[in-house]
Order: sequence, then C-alpha cells, then structure tokens
Amino acid sequence: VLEDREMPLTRRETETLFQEQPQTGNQYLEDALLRSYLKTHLPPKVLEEVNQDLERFGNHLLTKIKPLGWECELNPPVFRQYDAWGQRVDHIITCLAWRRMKEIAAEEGLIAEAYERRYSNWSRLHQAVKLYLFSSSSGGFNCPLAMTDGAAKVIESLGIPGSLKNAFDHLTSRDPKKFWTSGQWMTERRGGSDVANGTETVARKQPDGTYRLYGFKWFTSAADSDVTLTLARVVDAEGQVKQGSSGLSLFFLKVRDEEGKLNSIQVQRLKDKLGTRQMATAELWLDGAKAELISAEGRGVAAISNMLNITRIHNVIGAVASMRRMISLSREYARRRVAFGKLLKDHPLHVQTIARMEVQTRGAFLLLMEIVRLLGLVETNMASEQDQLLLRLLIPVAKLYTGKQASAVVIEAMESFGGQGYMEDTGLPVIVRDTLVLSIWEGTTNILSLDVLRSLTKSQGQVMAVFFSTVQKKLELASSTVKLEPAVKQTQDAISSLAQFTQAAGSKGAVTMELAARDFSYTLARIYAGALLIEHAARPDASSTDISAARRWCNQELCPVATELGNSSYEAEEALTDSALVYEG
Ligand code: UCC
Ligand code: FAD
Repeated sequence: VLEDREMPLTRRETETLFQEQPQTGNQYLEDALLRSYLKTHLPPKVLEEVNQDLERFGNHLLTKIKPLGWECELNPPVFRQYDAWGQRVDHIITCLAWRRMKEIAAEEGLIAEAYERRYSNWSRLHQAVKLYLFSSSSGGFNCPLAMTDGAAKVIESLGIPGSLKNAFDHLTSRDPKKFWTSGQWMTERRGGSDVANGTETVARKQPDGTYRLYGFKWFTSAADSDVTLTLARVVDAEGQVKQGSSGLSLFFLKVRDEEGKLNSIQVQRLKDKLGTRQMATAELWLDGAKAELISAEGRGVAAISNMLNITRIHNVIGAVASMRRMISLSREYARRRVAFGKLLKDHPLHVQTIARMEVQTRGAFLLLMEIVRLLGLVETNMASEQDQLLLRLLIPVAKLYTGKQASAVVIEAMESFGGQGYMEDTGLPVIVRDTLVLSIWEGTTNILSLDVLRSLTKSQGQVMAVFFSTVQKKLELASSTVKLEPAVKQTQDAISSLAQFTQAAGSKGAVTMELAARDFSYTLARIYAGALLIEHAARPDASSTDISAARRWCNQELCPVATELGNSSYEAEEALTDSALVYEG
C-alpha cells in the first residue's frame, strides 16, 4: 500500500493544484507610504476629505475600474479606413470599456480637481494621488489624461483667452457628456527629440484669421481625442517659412467638426506597438486641418513646454504606479507560493529582492510627491522663486530617473513570479510592456538629461544653489535622529562631491557637461530622493521601515558623476574612445 505522499497524482488532483493568483485589495488602504505622506503633509480638514475620497476611489478601482482596464487590453482599438461602399472614413474604433474610462475620468474629476483648486495648493497633490491610484487599472487611459491635463495647463497659462474658454471648460469638466480629451502632436518623421529641426508641417493663414495645417505627424497617441495641440511653421506673405526652433508656433485644433467628420485629417495607419496597445497611436496626414494659432509666432516650443512639463509629471506618476502595482502583486504572491517546502515570503533572499524594489519605489514616490507639492504652490501663487526653479529642475530629473527605475523594477518583479510572470494571460507582461515606454516618450533619458542642463543655463546656475540649500535643510531635520546619522553623512559627502564636480566642470566647458549630463541627472535624483527619504524618516511618528528605507537608499552610490569625473570619463578623448568602441569592426 502506497503512503499518501507516494501516490501518483490523479487527474482530478492536478486540476485543482493551480498556482494561486495573487489578490490585492484597496490600493489606497494597502499603500502605507502614501497614507503616511498624506497624514504628514495635508492640513487636517483637507486630509479628512481627501482620505474619504481616496478610500472610496480605492474600492471603485478594485470592483469596477480594474475589470474595465483589462477589457481595454483585450479589445484594442481597430482602424477602419473605408466603409462598405468604398468611402474613406478613417474610423478608429475603440471599445466600450475605453469610452467608459473617459466618463469615469470626468466623474472622478481626474483633470478637474487640479483646476478647481478647492483645496488650494493641495488640489494638485490630491489629483496626482488619484491618478497614481488610477494609473495601473486605467487600461491605458492615463495617456490621454496626461495630454488633456497638459492642454488645459497651456490654455490656463495663456490666461484662458476667449477663443479657448469653451475648450478649457470641456477639458476640465466633470460632466461625462461634456468632457474632452486632448492629443499632443509634436513628433514628425525627421525628429521626435529634435522637434526644432524635425518639424515640416506648415500653417497657411486664412482670410478669417484661422490657419490651415499641412504636414505629417508620425506619432499621435490617443488619436481618438477630441482636440489637440500641435506645432507648425507659419508661411509668410512670400510663401517662405522660418527653419529651426524660432520658426515654430503652437496651434490648437479640433480633430472632428460638429458632424463628427475629420478636420481635413487622414489617418495613415495605427502604430503596431510593443505596449500601450489599449490606446490608439496613429500616423496622421494633415491636409488643410483648420487650426487656431495660440502662441506668439515663433514661440511654439516655449509655449508647448508647459504641456511637456505636465505630461512628464504624469509620466512619473505612471512610473511610480507601475512599480507599486508590481510590488503589491509580488509580495502577495510570496504569501501563497511554496518552494523548497516553505512559502516564498519565508525565503530571505526572495524577500531581499522585493525589499530592494520597495526602497527604489519609495524614493521615486517621494520625488513625485515633492514635485506635485511644488506645482501646487506655483499654481496658487504661493511659490517662492526658489520653489519655481527647483520645480523646473526636478521635473526632467524625476521623469528620466523614474522611467529607468520603473523599467528595471517591473522586470525584476516579473521574475519574482517565476514562469508565471512571463505568461501573457496573467496580465503581468502587460504592465512590463506598458512601463518600458516611459523612458522613451515625453523625451528620452538623454534628451531630458540635456533639458536638466538647459534649466541650469537658463537660471544662470542659481538653481544649483537652491538645490544644495534645499537638500541641506532637509538633512538638518534629521539632526536629532541617531539612526539616520549614516544616511545623513553619506548624503552630505555626496553633496560635497557634487559641489566639487560642478566647480571642476565649470572650467572644462560644454563637452564635459554634455558627456556628464546623464550621470549628473542621476546624481541629482539620488541625492534629492535620499534627502526626501531622510526627511520622511525624521518625522516624530516615523516607522522603523522609514528609517531603513532612507539608510538603504543612501547606501547606493549617490554621486556617480564625481566617480566618473575621477575616471576621466568626460574628457574629449573619451568621446573618441566611445566611438571607437561602438564602431569597431
Ligand atoms: O511623446 C509624446 C506623447 C506620448 C503620450 C503621452 C504620454 C503621457 C504620459 C503617460 C503617463 C503614463 S509627445 C512628444 C514628446 N516630445 C518631447 O518630449 C520632445 C523631446 N525634445 C525636447 O524636449 C527638446 O529638448 C525640445 C524639443 C524642447 C528642444 O527644442 P529647442 O527649440 O531646440 O530648444 P530650445 O531652443 O532650447 O528651447 C526653446 C524655448 C526656450 O525658451 P526661451 O526661448 O525663452 O529661452 C527654452 O527654455 O523653450 C524653452 N524650453 C522649456 N521651458 C524648452 N524645454 C523646456 C521645458 N521643459 N520647460 C520650460
Ligand atoms: P530620436 O530623436 O531619433 O532618438 C533616438 C535616440 O537618440 C534616443 O535614444 C535619444 O535619446 C538619442 N538622442 C537623440 N538626440 C540626442 C542628443 N542630442 N544627445 C544624446 N542622445 C540623443 N510623439 C508625439 O508627439 N505625440 C504622441 O502622442 C506620441 N506618442 C507616442 C507613443 C509611443 C508609444 C511612442 C513610442 C512614441 C510616441 N511619440 C509621440 C514619440 C516620442 O515622443 C518620440 O519617439 C521620442 O520623443 C523620441 O523621438 P524619436 O523617436 O524621433 O527618437
């Protein structure tokens, strides 16, 4: 007679021996860092209301919104170019769940919240937190929302001119029937980073003062949007256009007219993308699309940068949300999966792997909160000049750094599910694919590193003084917390090395700064996030894990730019060696 454990598995038994699916609950209630951040920073009355709203929203996400997000993944948009009778229709067909997401976005005030400002400077933070919770259940609808927010911001920064008042009301509406989304058409075939040289689209002025646009937009996401902002070169009386950045102007246009017909736009095709497949990204021909000039002529890039800075913040939201989602699933799975006779959660090496991701995510989360806190101050005229400079610097820093972090974290987290992590129908590969785009669109890592340098040049170096003094102030808050001493010391050492680098680089010229741009930006991100973790861990009611997170973050190399300078990596000869290495053979 065989012992129970020696008996071969029957078919019936194997059918019930599935690996258990990780189940997560209300995202808001399960996010300890988010809740402690809000408790620390929000005024009590605001906290009470926001807390209620987020708990309710967390339940809504779990029961209603997440299943809709999955439906969006299963029913990606389809492009129908001709109707049955051979008429060109260029119809992008989206699924019901996608359209429901648009209604939910309005009902939840996912854009409106930031512009109504009922919580004054804290409204931006409230909105960002809702978007952060929404992001990984949104079925890709976070993308149109980013651009809608960006468009509303541009219009607001123009003082909401009369001709755009109606559009602003639609973009910031809570009424699902009224709510509009916007696109952001910048990239053309010749350049997505180098927009100034890549833009071929021209704008011809009409007798009624409007313009007609002619050109080809190579990437247009959320192509089912109602309106868009786009760049073009105005044709002068001699039929000439001005090349370069100063030839670009910003235009607003409606994608369809009152009858639903495309505004002299032809859809060439939908992009066949690695991820974000729930959302339509199209190639568009503009064949006389009617548009309104909304910037001063030749100030298109400066005007659209208000949009870029908002969509880049949304990118940070998406990055932190992806990391948080993957970790939630991973830690939950570790509570259920058994290997080598015990649960994964009881294997110290496995838990160390997840803990390392958690530390990365905490740093990124606090960076996000800092940016939206500053943005809230700017938008309610409560920001100092220093706050404004810091915000300008931190947006590209956070976008480029969290985009890279998120890619690394979601891939590591995928592995924490073993083979299941690689299985399409678990939904995990969707998160991985959708995350990988975060370091490409809205400015690649290198382009944003150069934007960090642009912000330094523009402020004539002032922003670095603000950076140093702000970090220093945060470190001082921890002066009486003994357990944070090592982290404070490491950050202080990193600041000294960074100060030495900036002095040394100043005398070396532009090539050095260009070669150092990425390491320099990483340094700023690591030092600033370190200071934020220390500040959070120095609160009177901080937990021991707050302290551990700060200590562990600061154990990594905080100032890679100084190390590489020491290695002579930024000398002009090194650039020649780079070339030789890349092109040998
Ligand atoms: O990818 C896209 C959409 C994807 C879908 C949406 C996803 C949303 C997130 C989802 C959440 C999950 S839309 C395409 C995005 N494209 C880019 O990001 C372009 C990347 N390239 C750059 O950023 C370049 O640096 C350019 C295009 C800005 C460089 O242009 P220029 O004209 O060569 O640069 P200039 O001459 O230095 O800048 C012109 C003016 C200057 O102002 P003035 O003239 O007053 O000195 C700059 O200071 O623009 C100002 N400026 C800025 N100001 C440039 N960038 C900025 C900035 N970021 N903030 C403030
Ligand atoms: P390139 O500019 O050709 O860059 C190629 C590589 O060269 C990059 O690694 C870049 O970092 C590097 N590089 C370029 N210049 C420099 C430099 N000076 N120094 C160092 N390195 C450099 N665009 C829109 O306008 N609207 C949209 O809605 C939109 N949606 C998109 C959706 C998806 C899914 C994707 C993938 C892209 C989308 N884009 C959109 C385009 C996106 O913004 C661009 O692809 C991106 O900005 C990069 O531009 P590019 O593709 O021309 O790359």
